[in-house]
Amino acid sequence: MPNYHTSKPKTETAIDRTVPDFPIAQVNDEDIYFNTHEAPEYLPEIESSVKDFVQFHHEQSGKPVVLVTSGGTTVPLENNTVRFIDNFSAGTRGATSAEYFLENGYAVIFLHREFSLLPYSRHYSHTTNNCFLDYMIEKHNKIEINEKYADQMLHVLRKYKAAQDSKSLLLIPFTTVNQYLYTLKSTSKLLQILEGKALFYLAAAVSDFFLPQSRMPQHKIQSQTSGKLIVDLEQVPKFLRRLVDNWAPSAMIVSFKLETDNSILIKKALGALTRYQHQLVIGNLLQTRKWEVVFIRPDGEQTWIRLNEEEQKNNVEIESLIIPGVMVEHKAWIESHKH
Ligand code: 9Z3
Repeated sequence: MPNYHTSKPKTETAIDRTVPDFPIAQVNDEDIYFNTHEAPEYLPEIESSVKDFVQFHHEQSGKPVVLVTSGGTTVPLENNTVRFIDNFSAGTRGATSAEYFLENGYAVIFLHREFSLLPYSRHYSHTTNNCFLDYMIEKHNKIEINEKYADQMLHVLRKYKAAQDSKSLLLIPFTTVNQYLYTLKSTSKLLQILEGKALFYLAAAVSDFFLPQSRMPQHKIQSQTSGKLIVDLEQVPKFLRRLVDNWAPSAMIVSFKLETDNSILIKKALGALTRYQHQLVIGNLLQTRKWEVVFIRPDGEQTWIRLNEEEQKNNVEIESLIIPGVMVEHKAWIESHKH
């Protein structure tokens, strides 16, 4: 695991705010954003590991590479962050999807919210019915795996080791929306050499609103000052079009659309396809996301994927049906992008 942590504030500016505000650029939303927001200081380290990973799969393994984004982003309200706005996403969709991509021959860059679910360890790290220590027992002064869970654990362990041994899984963390955006941009550009063999699977729940760095107080907001906390947020610029047009123009791009109101899901998904000009939107509702999703294509075609009652009872994961569906489209995309 890397030795940087995305949830730690910068220590140099913890006491005094010496960093001046960034100039306001007059170009377009994206340029303004990146000109007025500082890059995470660990970004060069990430860029170097992504570069090595992409090069290895481009030149040696020949595997297609998917960038899976996963989990929610935080919006800090203070530089030395005591308070932040967050969202519900636990990273289940992303972590589960990453496993099915790996099993189906993809190399996976897993851009995830730090401490959210991870491929493979998700089976043990966040379970509510068992603490991970419940999987172990003591025998003759030694630790052993509880036999009840051993077969299942061996199965997961083998898949995890296979992903590691083939150097097919790269874990990249973020916490804030700013870290997410910078890392997404850098990673996308590094994926360009793979052309059509790069796939983007954007399952992270990225905040639509944020507090710009220029308006961020340095220290903890004091409760005595006004008695109320009024939060005035700006809209996060829409980066998807930029990704499609500039950062990774030959890659296939799949985004997710989340709604809570059934009656607007398809309309919003079609709107996203028109606005961003990418290849596929997977629509889902917060309430039913674990057992139904809809694929929406630019020509308006819609395909629902649903788990029946039997499948739900048997804990079939809907991602085991989503990933093969995405792969069919990606194969066609690769074929159509061959020189
Ligand atoms: C999704 O829709 C994901 O499927 C979920 C997964 C976040 C619902 P969990 O992590 O949930 O398994 O608990 N992701 C995309 C959400 C999103 O914010 N999309 C943007 C939008 O809807 C477009 S990129 O506007």
